[in-house]
Amino acid sequence: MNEDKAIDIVKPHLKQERFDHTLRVTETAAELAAKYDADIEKVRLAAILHDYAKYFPLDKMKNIIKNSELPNNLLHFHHELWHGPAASVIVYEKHGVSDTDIRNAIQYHTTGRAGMTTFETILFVADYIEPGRSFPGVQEVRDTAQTDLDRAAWMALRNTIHFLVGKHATVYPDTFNAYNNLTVQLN
Ligand code: DGI
Ligand code: FE
Ligand code: FE
Ligand code: FE
Repeated sequence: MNEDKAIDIVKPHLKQERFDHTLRVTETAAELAAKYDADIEKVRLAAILHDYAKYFPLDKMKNIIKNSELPNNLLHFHHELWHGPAASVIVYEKHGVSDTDIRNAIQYHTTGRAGMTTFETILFVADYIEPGRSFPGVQEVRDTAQTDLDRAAWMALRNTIHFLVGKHATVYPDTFNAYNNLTVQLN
């Protein structure tokens, strides 16, 4: 799989604004990969593919989750959490992307998880800080990502949990586990 092929795969499935987001995530992730010594070409592929399933019909994502090794408890949480895990299966089954770093980074890009690798953390943070994002507190996370990738991920998790709790939404266990794991690690 090369970059042009990955773009050809995802582009027909994305709205223009989502495709533009994807390209910004790719550039942001590449900068982080250079800074934190990850494989830049592999990080760029993971970034291009990360939101591939964003607009899949809910039934299609549900079936992918049911018929794969993905955790079925995803189906008891918000459907916004389904597109990363679904994409991690489809890129493998339909397009032969078997690289574990790429597939895990795609799978966990929304929720995070405890013990994320540097590779996974780069995509998780890049998705949060790309220049098109305007979440409250995002600039602090961008600044922190220049010097401390794990602290930036911790801040993104904290902000997202705060946002979800503030609107009385559920929080997927992996998100809490990622937050708790980094809280202990960083203290
Ligand atoms: O697909 P993107 O819009 O680029 O970003 P994403 O895949 O990180 O989706 C983030 C959205 O998912 C965000 O608006 C919050 C929502 N969400 C719903 N439940 C959870 C959740 N995010 C996390 N991390 N954990 C949840 O339990
Ligand atoms: Fe996403
Ligand atoms: Fe995200
Ligand atoms: Fe995204």
